[in-house]
Amino acid sequence: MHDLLAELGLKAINEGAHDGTQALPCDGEVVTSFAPATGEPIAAVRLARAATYEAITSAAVRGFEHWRTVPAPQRGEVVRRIGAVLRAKKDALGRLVSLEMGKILSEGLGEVQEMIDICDFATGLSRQLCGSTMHSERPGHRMYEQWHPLGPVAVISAFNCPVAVWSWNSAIAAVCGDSTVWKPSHKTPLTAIAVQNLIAPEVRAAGIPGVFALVLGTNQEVGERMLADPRYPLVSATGSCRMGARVGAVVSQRFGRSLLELGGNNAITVLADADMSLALRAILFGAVGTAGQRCTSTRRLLLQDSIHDDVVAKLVKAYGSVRIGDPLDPTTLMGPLIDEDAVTTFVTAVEAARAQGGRVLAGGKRLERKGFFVEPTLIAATKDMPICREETFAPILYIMKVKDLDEAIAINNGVDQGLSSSIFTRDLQAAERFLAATGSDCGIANVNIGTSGAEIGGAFGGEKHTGGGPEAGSASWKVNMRRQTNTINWSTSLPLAQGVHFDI
Ligand code: UN1
Repeated sequence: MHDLLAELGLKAINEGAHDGTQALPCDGEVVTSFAPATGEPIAAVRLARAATYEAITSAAVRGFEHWRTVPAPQRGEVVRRIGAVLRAKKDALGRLVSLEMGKILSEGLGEVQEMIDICDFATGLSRQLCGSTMHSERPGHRMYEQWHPLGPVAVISAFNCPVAVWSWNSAIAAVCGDSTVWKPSHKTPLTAIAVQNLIAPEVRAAGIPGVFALVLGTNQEVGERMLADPRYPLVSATGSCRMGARVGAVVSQRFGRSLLELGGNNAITVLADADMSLALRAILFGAVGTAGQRCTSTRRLLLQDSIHDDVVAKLVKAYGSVRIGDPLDPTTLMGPLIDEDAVTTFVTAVEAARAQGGRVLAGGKRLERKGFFVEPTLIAATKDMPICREETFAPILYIMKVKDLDEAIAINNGVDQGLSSSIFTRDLQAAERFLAATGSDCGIANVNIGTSGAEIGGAFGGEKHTGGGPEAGSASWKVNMRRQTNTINWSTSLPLAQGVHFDI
């Protein structure tokens, strides 16, 4: 473990603020990061207080003022170099993600791969920040729109994707000409500091302090200040719906923009004609992968009557053979939950499901061993059980019987959250019906793949209480820029739009 920490520039106690080129001294409390697989400490972080927050924010403002003048393709070159560093250090950073967050090594490495992918995407994007040209209704006029850098962006990320979500935001923001100040989860501070340490030589070489900054502090000293701070025209926040409601309210009060990536309650629908072996593998990955701690994790399974008993029997068998244990052991399929609170939430949800008439078909208990392990859990549920409408960040899958696609779509859409959804079928009409405007109401709707594990090339985010997003690929970059519509009159007269006359 010490070699790993040393390779990533981590010490026993690390400063919780970084301007991208160097750590800044902090004077707040020291918090320890624990490995969820053992409950043992890894290293500690000294939190920033208001004065350090101020220093970081000022650095981000100064960084932005310079960075926005650098041509976008040159900004892309810096992001390309950051991607190269991540490529070189993928193994070490992926291991630290597994150690500190508890996801299995393959997923820890996958998360760093997602960072590399978004750096590649952003590098290409740096030459494609295109605006449209419109035909003016007035003679001798030209009209177009252009996209300008927006300003420093506050990036608040959650423990479950401790590094990838930063990269979705920061790589895109950087090519757009924005600086970012990252406030990672207190549950996974070391992976964040490791990222800063890794990219620091490139940020120093580019001479851009403040463009990739980090600050870790309490809500009172840092979080709330950040939300209310008009120097951040955009706050991008990943977390619970409750947290997002607070972010949205505070940021909108000051007419800021918020990009929210909040809770999901994602369902897989399996119709009778589906390829069952595909469906079973996707269900397992979606519900058990990351110990159910992705916002895209599969939480509800909607099975058509005639295949219900068969799929349930196969799932119960598969759940019994999931290898649970050390996330760094390559044979492990499911690691621990993040902490003791998460275990309590799991236990409480299982109790609630039982009390509401649910039947536990597999799992349901905490594992008696050190660390925060629980059993992957299958619960036979009815669609009116209130617990099925909640997002519990744990490997609990509620199974419901449906008679047809219409009923499945109604249940799929019958929750507050609207992140991800998928259907397994070989019937083209059913698949298209699921994807149609009257089908799934989620931001992500898939056919014959599961709800989790999206690629970075598509926009990522969900509707309703999930907050809208969008992050990552497609046209998400537009959130990070300000649009300007320009009309240029190259004629010698001054015609008014809509045919209005206003002559003396
Ligand atoms: C999250 O859990 O916050 O689609 C994001 C996925 C990952 C991202 C998850 N690429 O499952």
